[in-house]
Amino acid sequence: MRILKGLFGKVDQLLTGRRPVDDELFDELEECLIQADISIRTAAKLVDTVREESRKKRLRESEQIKESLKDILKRILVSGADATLAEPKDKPTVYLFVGVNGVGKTTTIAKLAHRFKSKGYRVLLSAADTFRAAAIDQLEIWADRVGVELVKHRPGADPGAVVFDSIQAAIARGIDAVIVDTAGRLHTKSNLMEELSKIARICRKALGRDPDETILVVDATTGHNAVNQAREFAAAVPLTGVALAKLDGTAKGGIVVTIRDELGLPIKLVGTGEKLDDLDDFDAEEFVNALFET
Ligand SMILES: Nc1nc2c(ncn2[C@@H]2O[C@H](COP(=O)(O)OP(=O)(O)O)[C@@H](O)[C@H]2O)c(=O)[nH]1
Ligand SMILES: [Mg+2]
Repeated sequence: MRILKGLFGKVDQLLTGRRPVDDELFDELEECLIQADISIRTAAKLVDTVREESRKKRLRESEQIKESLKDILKRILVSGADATLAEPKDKPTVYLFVGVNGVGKTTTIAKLAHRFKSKGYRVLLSAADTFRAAAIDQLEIWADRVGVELVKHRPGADPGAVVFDSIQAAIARGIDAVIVDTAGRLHTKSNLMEELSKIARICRKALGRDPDETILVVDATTGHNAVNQAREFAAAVPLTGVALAKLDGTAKGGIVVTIRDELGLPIKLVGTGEKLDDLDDFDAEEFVNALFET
């Protein structure tokens, strides 16, 4: 995740050297964190925690505050639910991808299919974004390019039926991983959310369990919008994690911290470009260190 270098340049600058630890420093720190796209609430919580720690440990220099802040960020980012994407295990293991239009869903799915295929797994893509004909075509092009199977119906078909058929086909053919693409926009937002929960229900019926992963894709360049989207989708389907696409296109990475802190969702995948290889696992340690690198 080299591209992240210097995202926290201002925070780093503020805390480098031998500045005394006082209220002014903490106020400026909070300001810097908010400028790096961390929500006001999470920034306040972070600064409170750092302040508390600095009091307990009698930290006197800003450099020590920097180390303390790094530790706290890492703690937040690794806490809670498992942060690694499930490997294909049960045949089929099902990966449901959701998110608004244009965030990078289909591209992320193609990248993941490519990763699984390179590891020797058999992959099937499920074209459950039936709302736009172009969406089915786009997924088919990726399936051909990556060399994996595809189940599709006609544009406008019931996406639940596509998912059901995909899982049935996967069981019949001994497929390792089914990756489901879904619509990011319907006539209304409530339609979309209803459709997604229906798709999740159909997965459960066809599979006898929940989808193994339900991943929300967000666009890292949209800042706080991504956090709002995460809140809305989480209310419709039980999410297991987030894929953060387009991290190569942003100078800010604070939403990673906010999504983790306010929604409790682990970031599992990171998109760093438009090519098939541009997909990384999220590594909290590396992420936090990179934020502060200059
Ligand atoms: N730079 C960059 N572009 C991306 C990334 N992921 C997706 N894109 C681009 O974002 C646009 C929308 O992607 P798409 O997968 O169609 O989004 P969807 O509507 O959510 O399925 C396309 O032009 C992609 O090439 C990424 O990680 N980095
Ligand atoms: Mg798409």
